[in-house]
Formats: sequence, structure tokens, C-alpha cells
Amino acid sequence: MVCNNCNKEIKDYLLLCPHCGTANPTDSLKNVELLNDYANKLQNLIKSVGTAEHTAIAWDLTVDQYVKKMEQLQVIISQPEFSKNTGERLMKRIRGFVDRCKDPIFHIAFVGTIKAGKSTLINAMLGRDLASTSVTPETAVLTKFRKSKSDYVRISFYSAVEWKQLWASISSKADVFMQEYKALNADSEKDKWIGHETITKSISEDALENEIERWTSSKHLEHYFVKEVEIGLTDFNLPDQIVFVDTPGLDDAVQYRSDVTRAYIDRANAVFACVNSGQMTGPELSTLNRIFTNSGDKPEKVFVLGTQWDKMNHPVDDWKKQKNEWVKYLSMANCYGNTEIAQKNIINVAAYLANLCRNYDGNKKTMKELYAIAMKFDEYEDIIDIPSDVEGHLEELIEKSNVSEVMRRINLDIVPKYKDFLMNDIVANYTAVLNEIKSFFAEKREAQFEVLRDSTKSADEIRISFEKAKKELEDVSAYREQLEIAMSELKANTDERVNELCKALQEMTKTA
Ligand SMILES: Nc1nc2c(ncn2[C@@H]2O[C@H](COP(=O)(O)OP(=O)(O)OP(=O)(O)O)[C@@H](O)[C@H]2O)c(=O)[nH]1
Ligand SMILES: [Mg+2]
Repeated sequence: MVCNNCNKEIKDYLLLCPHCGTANPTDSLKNVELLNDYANKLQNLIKSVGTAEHTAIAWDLTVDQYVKKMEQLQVIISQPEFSKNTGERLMKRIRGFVDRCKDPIFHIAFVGTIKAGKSTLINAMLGRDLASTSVTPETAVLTKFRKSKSDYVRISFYSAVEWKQLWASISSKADVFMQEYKALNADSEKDKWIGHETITKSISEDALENEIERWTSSKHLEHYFVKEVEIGLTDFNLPDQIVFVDTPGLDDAVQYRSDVTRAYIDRANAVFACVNSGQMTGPELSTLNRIFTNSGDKPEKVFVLGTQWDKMNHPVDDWKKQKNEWVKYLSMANCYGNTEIAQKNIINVAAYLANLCRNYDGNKKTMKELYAIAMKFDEYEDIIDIPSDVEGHLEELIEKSNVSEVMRRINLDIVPKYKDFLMNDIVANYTAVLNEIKSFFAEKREAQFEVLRDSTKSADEIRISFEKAKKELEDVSAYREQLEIAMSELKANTDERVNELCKALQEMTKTA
């Protein structure tokens, strides 16, 4: 069939042209007024889609087209018919996709269970103690480190809407969260920070550590209201578009903090999963599975770090055994898929050792600590006799910590390919969101068809019962007709009989 207005080919069963929105009623259609009403709505929608606001993406034309398509789909999904329930979730996914394309940043995320040593490792790689660390759950906010012309800290806060959603999801069930929230008297500052505009502060080198701690540490009440902290550093030695992301630990007693990381993991472009070198537990394996699933056909972007390596009793031998086990699990098809990459990407690291050496100031306690670690390695047995001997071996111990191997892998395996990886991830994200939208509309259409089917079904039922009633009426009429015939026959017979009797009586009286 061809549309009356635009002459484009349309499916026979369509009453509204999907190209121009004109109504093409069939002869059988009775309610043309209602159809025209829908036609008007559709034409307005087509116009709005055509003039949808477009976030121009200058860095890549293909990505610009992806964003355009998503923003057009957003107009459709924001219609009242769709915006409720699932529609709202899809809108969020689309906004996430557009943001990702606007600011094409390559995220190298450090994730893992609480206290795995994520922040300590980031500090070792930065060569400064900036990310706050502690023996208790510490990192509470996504914290990004990136290259900049001057040092700064940028703090973005939850909007009122985001906070409302967050609060609804945590306040009723999170006992520990509520205890901490009350203990810090956080509610007293809620109104000050929720919806606060992003703060960007230039900061001197000395003040940086405290400033970061103020906004990211679970010890400070402000962290509840902070969505993200970004730190610009002049001495961050990676390309401008690469950021390190420190994350709250998984399996925190305060579920809300772990949820921040869970919601974020899929956004990461490369992941360094930090697992205590002494053991890999079930929950860690399942987190790794999710990370690998998300890495698609590029498992080489996932690194599994055996952290706190210096804590093992016999670091060299114990790690060898432990690594063999990990390689066995992670060579499976759903992880690295082969032993070679697994061997390469599973790396032991002792970041604390590197930081201890970097900050060495002749303090006796530090000396003893370093001595204890050095004594775990055979090669130092005959060289380091007393704690003060460590002083001559600080550079070697830094090298021993293996932090430089992690850095080397970033420089060799990520930096040269990060633009390709980034593009790959954007395409994968686009396809995933598009598929979600397709199944959303398929579900909606199916639901509409079901309504139609139901209404047809009841019309059929009405028709059947009408036919039945009609037949019953016909049967009753036929019966009545028969009855009438019988009655009239009876009446005729009776009349005849009465006549006969009368005649007989008359005859009798005559003869009497
Ligand atoms: N001996 C040793 N201790 C370490 C190492 N890495 C971290 N630690 C210690 O482990 C504790 C936790 O370290 P963090 O870096 O705060 O751990 P995290 O994973 O960032 O913790 P959350 O942010 O709370 O999830 C601290 O006391 C660190 O000093 C390491 O390589 N060796
Ligand atoms: Mg941390």
C-alpha cells in the first residue's frame, strides 16, 4: 500500500503512515475522528524527532551520528506513554551514552574487595600519597586522577532527584549505613550539599592530600553527598584522555558504597582487579566474571593483581603456587580464554613496600618494617644483616614491589591502543543501548497487541453469546408456533366436538 500523502510504501495493516504521520483509513474503519487525532499526535512527534536537540560531537563523525540517533530516540521514549517505569531507565542509559561520547575519556579502574589495597597501589603509581588509605573501609567516592596543566580538585554532588532515588534505595534496609549516617550527623549538612553546583578548586601540592580526603573518605560526612571527585595533576604521566579511577571497595558492610562501584564497573574501559595475593574467594571470582563479560572480545584489558604480595610468608614460592591456581581458573573461555594472556595479565604487587621506600626518612619503625620484608627474600639474607642496612637497597626494594611492572603494562598494552579500545567500547555501548530500546518497544507493542487480542476475544465472545441467544429465541419462537398450531388444532377439534355434541342434543330434543 502507498501513503495518500507522501506516496511512500507502507504496510497494508498500518492506518498511520510512519514516514509522514498521515492517516490512511480503510473503508471498514468507523472512528475516523479518533484516527485523525492520533495522526496529529504522530505528526507532532515526527516534527519533534526531526528537530531534537543535538549534542554535536566534534571528535568523530560516526559517533556524532550515533549520538544524533540516540537523542532522537530519547524524544520518543520521553512521551508520556513510555516515560514511566522502563522508559525512565532507558532515558538514563541514553544520557549515559551521550555523556560518554561527549567526553571520550579512557577509564582505567581499580576495583576489588574492601582493603585489597587499591588506593595504596594508585599512590604507588602516582609517586605521591594522594588517595586516602586506611585499615578500615576508606574510599567512599569514585575518585578520578588525570593529567592537567595545573593541580585541581573538582567535586560534583548528587542532585536532589538523584539523592531522592539513592535515599529511597538505601535508607529502609541499610542498618550500618543509617548508624554511620547518624553518628556523623550527616543530615545536618544534607541541604548544604545536595544539588550544590560542581566545585573546582586550584590547590597547592601540600594541601592536596587533605582536600582529597575531605571529599572521598568515609570518615567525613561530606562523602555521602559527593557523586564524584576528579583530581587534575601536572605530573600525571599518561595521555590527557586516560584517567585512573579509584573505587569504593566491593562487599563493604555499608552496601551503598559497594553499589557505587557495582554501578560503575561496566563504564570502565580497562580494569585492574585487585585481589589479595593470599586468596581468591568466590565473590571475587564472580566479580571477575562480570568484568570479563563486560570486556567483550578484549579480555586483555583486564588485569588481575595479586596485591599485598609482601604479606605472604614466602612471597616468591607462595605466589608461584597461588598464581598457578589463578591461571587455571582464569584461563577458561569466559575469562582470558587462554593460558598465555592469563600468565601475562596476572601480576603480583606490593604497593605498600614501594610507598614505604619512597617515604623513607630513617625512622626506626620504617627501617624495621622494611627489614622484615627484605628478609622474606633469599637474595637479601647475606646482604642485609641489620635493619639500617635497608637504606642502601631502597631502589631495589621499590623495583621488587613490582609496581613498575604494572605501570609498564599500562604503557605497553593500553596507552598505544587506548583510542581503538575507546571506539570499540562506544560502539559496543551504542549497540547494547539500541538493543535495549528495541526490546523495550517490542515489549510495548506486544502488550498493545495483547490488549487488542483481548478486546477481539471479548467481541468474539459477545458474538457467540448473541448467536446463542438468537438461536434460543428462534427455538422458542418455533416452539411457540408449534404450540399455537397444537392449540388451534385442539381448539378446532374441541369446536368440532362441541358442534357435534350440540347437534346430537338438538336431535335428541327433536325426537323427545
Ligand atoms: N603490607 C602491605 N599492606 C598493604 C598493601 N597495600 C595496602 N596495604 C594496607 O592495606 C590497608 C588497606 O589499603 P587501602 O589502599 O586503603 O585499600 P583499599 O582497597 O583502597 O580499601 P577501601 O578503599 O577501603 O576499599 C592499608 O592499611 C594499607 O596500608 C601492600 O602491598 N602491602
Ligand atoms: Mg581505597
